Amino acid sequence: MEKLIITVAPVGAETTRQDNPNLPISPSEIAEDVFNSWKAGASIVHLHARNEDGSPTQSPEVYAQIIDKIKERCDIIIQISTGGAIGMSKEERIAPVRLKPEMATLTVGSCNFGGEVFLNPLDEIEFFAHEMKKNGVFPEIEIFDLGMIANAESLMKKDLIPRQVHFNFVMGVPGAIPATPRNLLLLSESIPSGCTWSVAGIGKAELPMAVMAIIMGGNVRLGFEDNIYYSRGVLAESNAHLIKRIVNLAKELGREVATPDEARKIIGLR
Ligand code: KMH
Ligand code: ZN
Repeated sequence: MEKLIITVAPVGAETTRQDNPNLPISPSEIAEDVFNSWKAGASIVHLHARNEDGSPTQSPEVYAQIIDKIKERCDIIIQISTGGAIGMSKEERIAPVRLKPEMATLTVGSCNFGGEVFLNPLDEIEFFAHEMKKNGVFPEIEIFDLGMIANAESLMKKDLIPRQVHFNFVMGVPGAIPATPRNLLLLSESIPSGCTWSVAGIGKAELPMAVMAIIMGGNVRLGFEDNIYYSRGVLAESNAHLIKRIVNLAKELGREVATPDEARKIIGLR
């Protein structure tokens, strides 16, 4: 098996300080949290940005501040979100791709998202893919349900995304694919050969899905975007707190953890 790639998703668009007071919000707080996550073993950061009042933003200026502060401190792979928050326009969502980060997310379909709908019509998916290609940004394909994989294959055929990409399975969003071992097996066996994958289990599914990925040869995403608890009823102290446990479990299970440069090679980042 290749070494384990750990992605940290430290902020998200939905989690609040009321949910977990340790949520980083300002560019300095996010950069400090990412630095600690990198020290703990994360090699990719999946970034969202926030306004001063904590509301989600796709402002390139705010992203630029966060990215500059992270780059001053470590070589973690920076992956910005183009998912943003529910209800944002496609122009708003794509804006930070112009900063030309190493990676950006590309969700390849629509799904229910709790009481809301995460809308990604095909023409908008192709718009995002085209903008990423134009800016030389490597996509991570976000899969919230099985059918979305067919859309990723269609983008490959149209040469809008590379044939070798990194997939992330977001599992356990209410209204999308449930986080079960059988579904993880199905998703991981349904992506094109040569592609790599990680799993982001939502809420209490984060830990079991991560352990399954370690054993199966996949990779893991952890952090406050997906889960705020360390254990039942106990809030995580930081994103690094969640990462340290997975690093320990990976070591116990005989899987070494990848550095950012090793992760670049494994997922085919140039
Ligand atoms: N905040 C969700 C609606 C992504 O970052 O690409 C979408 C999301 C996916 O988080
Ligand atoms: Zn996200």
